Amino acid sequence: MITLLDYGAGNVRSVVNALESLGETVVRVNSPADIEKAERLVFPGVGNYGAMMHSLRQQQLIEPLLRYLHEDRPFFGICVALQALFESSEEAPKEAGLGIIPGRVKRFDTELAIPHIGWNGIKVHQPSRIFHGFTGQEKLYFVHSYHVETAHTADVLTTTDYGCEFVSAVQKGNIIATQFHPEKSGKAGLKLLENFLDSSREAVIPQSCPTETKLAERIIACLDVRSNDQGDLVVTKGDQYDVREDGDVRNLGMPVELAHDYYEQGADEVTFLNITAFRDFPLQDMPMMEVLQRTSEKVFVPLTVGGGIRDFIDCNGKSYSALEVASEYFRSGADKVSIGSDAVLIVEEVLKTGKATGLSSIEQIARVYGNQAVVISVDPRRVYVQQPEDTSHPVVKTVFPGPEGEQYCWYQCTVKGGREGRDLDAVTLAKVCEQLGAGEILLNCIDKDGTNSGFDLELINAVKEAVTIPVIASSGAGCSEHFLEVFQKTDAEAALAAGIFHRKEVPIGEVKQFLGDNEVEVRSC
Ligand code: 1PR
Repeated sequence: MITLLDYGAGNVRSVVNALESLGETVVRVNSPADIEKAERLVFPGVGNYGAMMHSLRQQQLIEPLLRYLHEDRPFFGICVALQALFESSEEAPKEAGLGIIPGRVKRFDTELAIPHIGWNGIKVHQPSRIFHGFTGQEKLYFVHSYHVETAHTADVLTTTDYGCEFVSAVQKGNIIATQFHPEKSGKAGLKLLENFLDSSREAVIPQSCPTETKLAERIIACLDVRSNDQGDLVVTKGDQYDVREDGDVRNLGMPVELAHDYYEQGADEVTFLNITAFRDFPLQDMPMMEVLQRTSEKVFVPLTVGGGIRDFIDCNGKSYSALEVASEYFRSGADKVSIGSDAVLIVEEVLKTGKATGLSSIEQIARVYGNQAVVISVDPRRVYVQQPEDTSHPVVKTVFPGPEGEQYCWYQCTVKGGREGRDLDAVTLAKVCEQLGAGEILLNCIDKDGTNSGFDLELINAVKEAVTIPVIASSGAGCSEHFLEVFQKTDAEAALAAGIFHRKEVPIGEVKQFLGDNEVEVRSC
């Protein structure tokens, strides 16, 4: 039996799912006494360090936790729970940490995109049973803006490179904690957890750790989901956002089964977009929650879900906040949520009033679940102009002229799945969303969607130059060469595709093999 320290934030469901998939029974800590009774304690920390320490204190869990750790009983901490073991954090200087391991937590100081999101390697510094059966070449999933700095090298279990070499796992007696998320690290992560749970396993150092670790470019499989005319939730796919063919909604398969298939093929993440949620409110569309729950039971890579995250008043006058919608998505198994239409309306308001309210969905969700949990899904469309002076929006000089030979274009944001264009451009939207606390930009392109003609590199470069958070290139992938092109000609951190995978034109493994052969860093499974 495993005791799970769930202090009430973020996605602990994926940790529970991972442990249960290994045949374990998981009980949650409901009172301080549950920590005393624990045989093996797993502590998944999510979101903000200060909020976590505050919540532990409020629930009077600090004292029993400290006793448990001082008694050197089996403990596995994940992400912010690793950071909790240290003395203090720059993220919340007024909140003392547990101080079990001397050292502090500091923000990444690098030119690279922050948060550090994605699959990176490890260099192992001391033997541990958690690496039983590891080659040393495995990549594990990270998502964080802060990292720990240990005072004593003896506590360092692994390090990882991202602009600097940072401590990515610690081990001190029976206390093990990782900055990466084993529960989201595919088969390697499950193996690592299984090794922790079996204390009879021999402590080893993997044979061939890299001398320098590299963050992999991510390949993301996207499933646009909606009800078809018979009311079944299906995966669909549009051409320039039009998902109907001969009047019917295209049905490309069942969401849970397809997501699992993509996981097995080696997808680094899976994204669900609930594409009609702008009119069907998600809290009244529980099939999507069920899809997420069932997917998260067998897909152990990050899951993003988007669609309908906004404040809402139902027909009985009951109001729901965007945070409530997002919370329900997280409880159902999402690791990140994506916000589309609401982000456009929020940015329009910020530009109009000149200030942020602190109450927008972006700000509220980032505060509670962390910036890394908030993805902005942008649905832009090209608007061509003859001269830059013809518009107030920032323009791109394009090598693909418009219908009248126009040499310039700007990228107009849309809402409601591309149905309504707004007087806002994608570059400004991305910039303001970053300031409001978004952690990642999912950059679609209506002109390219479903065309198989390659990504819109001009759009990606324009947005990437404007923000420091990771950008996911989306729309237009038609062959492996398009993925290579997007990673060679832009600084996008990830590439997302849908149709090419749904139509089984090129399997994900083949895309990754092609990228690897062309010296793009990828995660192999
Ligand atoms: O506005 O917060 O409710 O979120 C709705 C979400 O649904 C948005 O993220 C929006 O992008 C998405 N969406 C709405 N309508 C459609 C549609 O297709 N009719 N899908 C839609 C957007 C774009 C990508 C697609 C890529 C790759 N789909 O998700 O998967 O373009 O496609 P490809 O590789 O086949 O070219 P809100």
